[in-house]
Amino acid sequence: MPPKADQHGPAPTSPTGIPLDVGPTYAAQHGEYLTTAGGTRLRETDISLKAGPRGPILLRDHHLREKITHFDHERIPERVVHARGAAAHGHFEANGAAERLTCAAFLRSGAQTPVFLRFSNVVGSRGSMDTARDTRGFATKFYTEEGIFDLVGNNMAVFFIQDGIKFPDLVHAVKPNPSNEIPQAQSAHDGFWDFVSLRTEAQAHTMWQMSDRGIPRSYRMMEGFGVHTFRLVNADGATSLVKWHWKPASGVHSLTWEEAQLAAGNDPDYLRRDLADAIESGAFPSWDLGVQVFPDTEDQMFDGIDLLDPTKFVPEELAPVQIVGTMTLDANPVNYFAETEQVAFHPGHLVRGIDVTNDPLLQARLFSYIDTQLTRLAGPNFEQIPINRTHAPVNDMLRDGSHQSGDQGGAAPYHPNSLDAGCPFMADDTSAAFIDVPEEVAASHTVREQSASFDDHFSQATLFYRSLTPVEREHVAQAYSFELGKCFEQAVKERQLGHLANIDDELAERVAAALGIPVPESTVPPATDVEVSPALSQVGESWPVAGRRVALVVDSASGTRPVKQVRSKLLAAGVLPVPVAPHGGQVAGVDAQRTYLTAASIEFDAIIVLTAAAPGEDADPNLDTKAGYDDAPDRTVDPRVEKLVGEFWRHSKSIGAIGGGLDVLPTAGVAAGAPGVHVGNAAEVVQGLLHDLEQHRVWQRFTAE
Ligand code: HDD
Repeated sequence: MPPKADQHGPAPTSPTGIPLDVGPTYAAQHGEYLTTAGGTRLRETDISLKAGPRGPILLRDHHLREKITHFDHERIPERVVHARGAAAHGHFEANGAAERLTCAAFLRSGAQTPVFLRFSNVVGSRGSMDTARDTRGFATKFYTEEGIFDLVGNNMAVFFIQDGIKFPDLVHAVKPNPSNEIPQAQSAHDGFWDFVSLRTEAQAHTMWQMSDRGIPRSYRMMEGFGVHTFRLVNADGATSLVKWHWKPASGVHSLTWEEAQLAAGNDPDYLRRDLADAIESGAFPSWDLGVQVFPDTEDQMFDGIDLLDPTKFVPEELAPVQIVGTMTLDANPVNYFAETEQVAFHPGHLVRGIDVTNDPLLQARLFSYIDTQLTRLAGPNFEQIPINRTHAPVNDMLRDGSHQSGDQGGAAPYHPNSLDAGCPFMADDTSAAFIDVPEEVAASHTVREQSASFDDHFSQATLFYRSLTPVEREHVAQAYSFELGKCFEQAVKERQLGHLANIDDELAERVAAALGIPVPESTVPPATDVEVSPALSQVGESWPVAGRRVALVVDSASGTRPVKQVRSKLLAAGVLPVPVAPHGGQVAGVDAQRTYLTAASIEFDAIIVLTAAAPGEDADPNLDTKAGYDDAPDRTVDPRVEKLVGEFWRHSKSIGAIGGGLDVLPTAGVAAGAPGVHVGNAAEVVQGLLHDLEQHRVWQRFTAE
């Protein structure tokens, strides 16, 4: 954790070394006395200055006016997209594999660079729920010794649109209906499907979004993609084209749609809590950074794929991801507003050795990100906000403006000058200057046209869909059925269904059946010989289980011994056991962290029931009189535990039962021999459970249903 100042201690710095409190003036909460913003100590902050105890408030009460005025201006505009987010500090260590590709200092072997990473939802407002079906932002700020490098990516390899001029249209379409601001944070509405069915370039991205990747289990379990193709230049001036990838050490995993919906109500902070808790508990999330490398050819194509088209990705099977370093997140922000809210990313924050390409989406982004901060962070000096400050020396000639906090000396903020002895000087190749890669620009007429290689809008949607396992495809079909089922306009549903027919017959049939609409004819030649990319599937591999959470359901009749054994075995595997009991306090030798009332299956990856089953003295006294329970006087299992276990079953999560806990299985409709159901002693149950957690879910159970 970053150091916290106490009243005697030093002002805190962020883990990246940035001073969070610039001086005593800003240490308001840590100091001894409450003061005004000007530092005057105060005697009173609860009662305004008045003309007599029952008289009017006096305008001369400076503290009152300052307190209210400042409060009135506490909010800043939220980000126009990616408003809801969570972030963490960490560091990146390069392994040197990129040295042959780029002269960027932070990619030299062994180089360690502080980072700040902000994850986000694209659509929802700042106060919306984490688990909406949406694309997730994956923005990393590298505080390199050569300046800031921002890798502002998403958790999906392709983007909705091909040209930045369409971005306002896209965002207006996906945001809530302007007349009533409904629905919040989701794409399941006419506006979104109207737009993406008219702009068919969006079909590849919507396919990713309708897949399980649209509802990640955790930020820690998401891949990140730079999306665009970038150009690297090495120390000899040789260039190559690359696509950036972040590969999570925990693997790529998702929620089920029901879990995502339950979490939205039960714990809207689901993903940010998961991230903060993991870091707090020492289960530091980490990702490998990798690049797919392509020759910097004149046509900028690779295996028929236009590298400048951001709606296309290159399957890993065609261009393997080469790992160039590892990022670990190890500290939570100290102050959400100061860091997570005020951080400002920009795809144009580049360092020497990394340059952009002519991807028309990227080019528009280069304009947009500074522009948006001018409003959001109220002026041109947002790079001076501590979280945005570079760790490299700054010698700019940018002067004044709102919120200027630099003590800029010197007499000549212009170049050339003689008054400051010509300082600062221009850097060159010997002094690590930024490299603008010389590029031949085709002599042509100005046009509002796209390259014909941008015209294929369906084949990669097909590729993605067919690369998934049957259970993942079923989820995609369900997602389209849900989203289009929420639309009211028949024409919108039919148009989108027509595109699904162009993507895959079987998908179109499933969704058409759910909507009750006949399957339309496809309008493009059906893709037959599509190569699949198994790397896109989440099913079939084993992953580390550290940081997973297991509910231990206990009551006062649970034996303390098995509870202790289970706990210690889970902890030894880096898994967090969370005791869930009928009430708070000590139960069965452990401190209850959740009660039967407050626990929800979405909080956990697996469950072990160790209750003695019959609701005895622990039972809620009101339970028997509740509607629905009266007709089961011979009930032997607490209905709240039964409901909890039933949810774990439906969500295909691992279930363990020990001793009296076995009684809950039949009442919850769970067969003891079913996949992912473990009974026996503590060692057997934990072993089975850990094996399931390595696969993330009990996948067979989906298909068994
Ligand atoms: Fe963007 C924010 C990612 C296209 C304009 N974008 C933003 C964030 C992420 C992305 C992760 C949140 C950064 C943060 O945490 O503060 N955006 C992308 C990706 C894109 C993309 C991966 C395509 C490959 N964006 C894009 C286009 C435009 C923008 C084409 C405009 C022409 N994006 C913005 C913005 C935001 C933003 C409006 C809102 C807040 C901010 O920039 O700082 O300027």
